[in-house]
Amino acid sequence: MFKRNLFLVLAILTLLSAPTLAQKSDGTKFTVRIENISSPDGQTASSGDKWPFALSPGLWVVHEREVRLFREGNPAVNGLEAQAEDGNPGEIIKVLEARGHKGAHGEMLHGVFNTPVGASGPGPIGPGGAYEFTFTAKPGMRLSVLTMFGQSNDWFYAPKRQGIDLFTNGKALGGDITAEFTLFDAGAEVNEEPGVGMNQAPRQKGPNTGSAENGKVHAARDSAFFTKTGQLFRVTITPSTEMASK
Ligand SMILES: [Ca+2]
Ligand SMILES: [Ca+2]
Repeated sequence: MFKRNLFLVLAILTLLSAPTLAQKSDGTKFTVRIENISSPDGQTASSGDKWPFALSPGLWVVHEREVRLFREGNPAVNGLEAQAEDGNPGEIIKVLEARGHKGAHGEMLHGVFNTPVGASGPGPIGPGGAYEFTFTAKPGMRLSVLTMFGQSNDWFYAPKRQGIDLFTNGKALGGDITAEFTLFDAGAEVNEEPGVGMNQAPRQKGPNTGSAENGKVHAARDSAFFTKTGQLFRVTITPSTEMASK
């Protein structure tokens, strides 16, 4: 049911290609895997009903300077609302493309992940599902990622706003980076109970449906899910042992 009803949202995404700017050839190639490791039995609502934890399509950015996808204490801007409420990364991508991939913001690469590994088209990842993406980066660059907590009103996961350092003393980052991710509330839509709210992506009539919150981006510390990230999904990063060709 979750998958079927998310069709409305995903109809938008099917119109998007996965825009990845041409990447520089020097640097280290990284593969990132986001895997939904939540229970296939689902999460339990207050009614006792079960619902699957899912992550939405999202985006990644590799950058030298801060890209300001969001800032705690400030309202959601520059497309964050569409990502956080409807799992649609397209609006943020438009903003990033307008900035260009080299300039005042430093060097920047970005892309969308919207097709689960093994799937033929865009969709969320439920229990057992995964997204993967690759990029080539050089020392000094950092990784930012956004993905929506699928059955919420406006919750998203992201690392701290400065991004994740991809190199330490020139050594490429590798391993489990799940702990870098925090659950945020975009402050854009009033929260309902996760998994059952009528204004959440699987059940709402269309994108951008729900009561406006007029709030600020903040860590979702009041959610029972805030401390459960490591039980719900795992993010790993693997640097290629071979240097990309010059
Ligand atoms: Ca909210
Ligand atoms: Ca909504």
